[in-house]
Amino acid sequence: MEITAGNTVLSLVKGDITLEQTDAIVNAANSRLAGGGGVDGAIHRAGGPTITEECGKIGGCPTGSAVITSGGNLKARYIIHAVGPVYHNGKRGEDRLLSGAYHTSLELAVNHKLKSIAFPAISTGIYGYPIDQAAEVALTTVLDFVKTNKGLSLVRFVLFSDSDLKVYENTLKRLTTEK
Ligand code: AR6
Repeated sequence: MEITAGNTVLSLVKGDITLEQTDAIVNAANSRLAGGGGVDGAIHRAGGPTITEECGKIGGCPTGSAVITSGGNLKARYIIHAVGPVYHNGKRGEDRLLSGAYHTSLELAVNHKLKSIAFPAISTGIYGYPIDQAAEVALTTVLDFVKTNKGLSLVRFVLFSDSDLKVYENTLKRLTTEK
């Protein structure tokens, strides 16, 4: 599914984010930038040791924020390592922190004059954030951002399963017809 919002195409696909050819891909990292399982493990494996070295030099990133490294061996020129929250009960500021991880990633892309960026569903795997709530936060944050920031021509969400893609599609339809 694809829609246009402001100057930006917003695209939802199913796939493996390590294969994306956008200027940047976003990693669902942890605050130590130490690598791990899930999409983080896949990105560090596919990107090679320079990414892990660059993360080590940066040293860490607060939850709700993001940092940028080169793309190593990946097709994407940059990796933006975003740190989403662990989901507890929804009452510990998880939505604000998740939105912050997306917002900072978008700002980093614009500040580096990038035109395209691909996101995974941050926090919805090991960190346990319910996919429907996470989709709403992710899509709302991106839709708000592209209203006022004209630099990005493509924002893509790369979902790892058919059911996650369906949730994103239904949420995007609702958010764009609700107004
Ligand atoms: N491409 C796209 N999406 C993927 C891929 C892939 N190759 N692999 C997994 N996903 P998770 P989190 C999806 O657990 O919840 C790590 O250990 C997956 O299905 O990767 O933010 C870090 O170091 C899910 O929908 O990230 C942290 O410690 C989404 O990516 C912690 O996990 C995110 O799942 C972060 O947990």
